[in-house]
Amino acid sequence: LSAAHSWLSSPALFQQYLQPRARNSNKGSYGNVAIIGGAHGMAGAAILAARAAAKSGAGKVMIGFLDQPPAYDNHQPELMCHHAEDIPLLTASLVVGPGLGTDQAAHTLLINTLTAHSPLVLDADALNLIAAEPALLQLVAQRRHSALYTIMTPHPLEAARLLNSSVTECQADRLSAARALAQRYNAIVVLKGAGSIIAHPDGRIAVNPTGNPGLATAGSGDVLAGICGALLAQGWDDWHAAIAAVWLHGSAADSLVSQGFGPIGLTASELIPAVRSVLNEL
Ligand code: NPW
Ligand code: AMP
Ligand code: MG
Repeated sequence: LSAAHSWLSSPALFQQYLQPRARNSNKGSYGNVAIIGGAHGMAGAAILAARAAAKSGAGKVMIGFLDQPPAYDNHQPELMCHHAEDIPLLTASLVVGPGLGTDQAAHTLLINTLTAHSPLVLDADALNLIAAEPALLQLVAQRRHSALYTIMTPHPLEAARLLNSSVTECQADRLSAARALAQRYNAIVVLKGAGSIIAHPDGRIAVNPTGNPGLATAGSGDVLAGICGALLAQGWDDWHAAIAAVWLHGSAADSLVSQGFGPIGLTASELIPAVRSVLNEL
């Protein structure tokens, strides 16, 4: 691995995007995020991603539920709750996968988002659907040729599914697994887990030093996907958005642990306001 092409993540790598808000800016200046997921029993995954997107600075956040949508999110009523089919795919950065499920409706929505000319984050069940159907590889890989930003955020089991490999094999050489995925899918890949790796299809690699085992809890990946979507919506490119989202997510967890809120019993919901604090303090 050439040192010139690998970095330890730090805010210095995404400083160019950390601009103060312009005094006369408005919500339209900060972009829209749409989360597509939330099938029966997994509405929470989509809600976590949406709340994280809102607290990471997106101007407007909507959720497209595969299950019947709630009228609103009682905890964060600023989120807009729709049926997934009713989401305008061309006016938002898209986060597809948290709690998406893998049924026919999920599959149709995935194809619609892969072919939409919008920035895209692929997580969780979106990755599982892609792993199960080799023909979808071309739809993902084509996106970069069309200059469309694409971030994939597999945990080690999702990465193993995508590579037709095993968790043991992926974890034995995480750098190679992340790089192989980025090249195969022609996308930015975040291989999650302690020391998350961000890989660019051109071979660049960043290794993230923040985070702790408090993040080993349900929903923490859904929060990461929402942060990625919010940074894309605010005009960041996919490489810088992925590096920053992973760094912020880990720093939020580190800050909570230093205050006694973990690692034992840290919850994904608690990460979200902590991400906002880290972002505002940078
Ligand atoms: P093990 O147990 O170690 O053998 P799945 P999922 C492995 C939604 N959610 N290192 C580990 O395997 C998601 O968005 C909904 C090594 C683990 O048990 C998806 O749509 C929630 N191994 C759907 O559920 C909150 C690692 O992977 C297994 C690893 C299914 O997603 C929860 C889990 O993988 C959830 O987000 C690591 N670092 N990390 C909600 N509130 O609605 C993971 N593994 O079987 O793909 O299931 O990730 O839970
Ligand atoms: P998911 O499995 O999709 O919910 O994603 C889990 C999130 O928590 C990812 O961002 C992982 O990188 C992070 N995470 C899980 N376990 C650890 C750990 N032991 N140390 C640091 N980060 C972790
Ligand atoms: Mg996940």
